[in-house]
Amino acid sequence: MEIYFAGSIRGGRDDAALYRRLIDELGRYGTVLTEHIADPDLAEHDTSDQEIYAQDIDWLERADIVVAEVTTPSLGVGYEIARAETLGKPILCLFRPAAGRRLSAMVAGAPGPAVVAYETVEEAAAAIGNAIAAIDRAG
Ligand code: 6IA
Repeated sequence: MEIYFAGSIRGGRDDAALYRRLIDELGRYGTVLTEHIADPDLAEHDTSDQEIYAQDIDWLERADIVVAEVTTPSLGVGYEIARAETLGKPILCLFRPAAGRRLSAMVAGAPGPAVVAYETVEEAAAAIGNAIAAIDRAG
């Protein structure tokens, strides 16, 4: 299974350590195409925005499931969710209400993504397991 994990980069890196834990969890089920999302040293480098976009769209098209941590608002993550929805991909959005934010209505109200509220990594892991089991059943 190929898994596309989406998390905020330029939207803010407050949750980068959490992304690491979620990516590790996802790694139990297959290949995470977007491992770098958790890189604490992710710095601006030579890759152009056009190259980043092209690579990410390619990965999105390949992915069997898109898992997005949506607590830190990110234009890029929102864009990826919308694109994944158009592609008909299964989408799991993980959101932490305890962080004091409200999820955008354009994600919360969209028909494609399953939005799961969670507090602990264990709860997120259970939601991931359920989403992947649903794909296995459908497949
Ligand atoms: O708007 P944001 O930057 O928060 O968007 C984050 C989302 O867009 C992530 O889920 C990524 O899949 C994608 N994305 C944004 N920037 C990059 C990137 N930059 N590399 C790969 N995917 C990205 C490379 C590092 C950069 C800081 C030079």
